[in-house]
Amino acid sequence: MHEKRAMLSRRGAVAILAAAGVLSSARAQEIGRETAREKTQEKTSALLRTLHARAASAAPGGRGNPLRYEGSAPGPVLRVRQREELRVRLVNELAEATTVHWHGLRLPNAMDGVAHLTQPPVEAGESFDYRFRPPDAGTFSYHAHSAEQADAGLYGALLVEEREAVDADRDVVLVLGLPDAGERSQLPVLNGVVQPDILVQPGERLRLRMINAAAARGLSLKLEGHAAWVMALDGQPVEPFLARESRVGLAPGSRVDLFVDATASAGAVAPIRSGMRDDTTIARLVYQG
Ligand SMILES: [Cu+2]
Repeated sequence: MHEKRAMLSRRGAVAILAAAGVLSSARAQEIGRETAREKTQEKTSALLRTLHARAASAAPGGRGNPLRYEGSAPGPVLRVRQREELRVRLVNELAEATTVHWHGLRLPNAMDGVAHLTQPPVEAGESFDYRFRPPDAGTFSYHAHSAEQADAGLYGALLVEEREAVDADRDVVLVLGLPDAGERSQLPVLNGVVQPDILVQPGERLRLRMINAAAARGLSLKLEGHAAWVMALDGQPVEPFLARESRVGLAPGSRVDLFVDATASAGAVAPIRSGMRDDTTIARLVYQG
């Protein structure tokens, strides 16, 4: 709405200036062409994201998640500013129906992605456009509204950026998913990887956005050697508080945002542990420099 109104008023202004002889008609035409170009760009802008839901091509060895958005599990990180419109075209290239559910967001019911309830299922070969303006900033996720499809790889992070900058140098997104059934390891999969390394620079402040995208698996973890300041829970800002012993629990579907100051020095490695005795390393902070 806003863009359209700005566009119309600009065109109106150009016409008025041209009529008043302030702008040569050639210049007015040129601006008209620019405006038309902006309009096409607007239609194909980065804000219109496409999510192709596909089965993974039968990879040698059959590893990895069987279903993917845009060829990866998790799918691409979607970002939108608070109250700006998110536009996503789901293209269903699966052999079965699917829908996208936007987890934890306030949105119009018709966009909620629940097949047979808020929309007809998006059948194989069909597509559907989701568009809405998230009223709240924070860390959210999206996933197929079928636990089987979501756990098979149709999930990803959705970040709604605050309108005022947050006091962190960098976002690090960690999305927990389920290991592929064929995978021997039962370690949690973070960003599609078992035991990923998170590269950090000494002195920087991270905003660690942790998302549990697994439909039925909880995770508790402990960040070794670093203070973990909880600054948002499930997409809602909180008055920052220090997590005791830097332990954080993530129920299925939940999100925790942490401020983590990289206080160790170059070359340091800090494990993120899980398990009953903190005996399993699920990821590591690896210092650069
Ligand atoms: Cu959900």
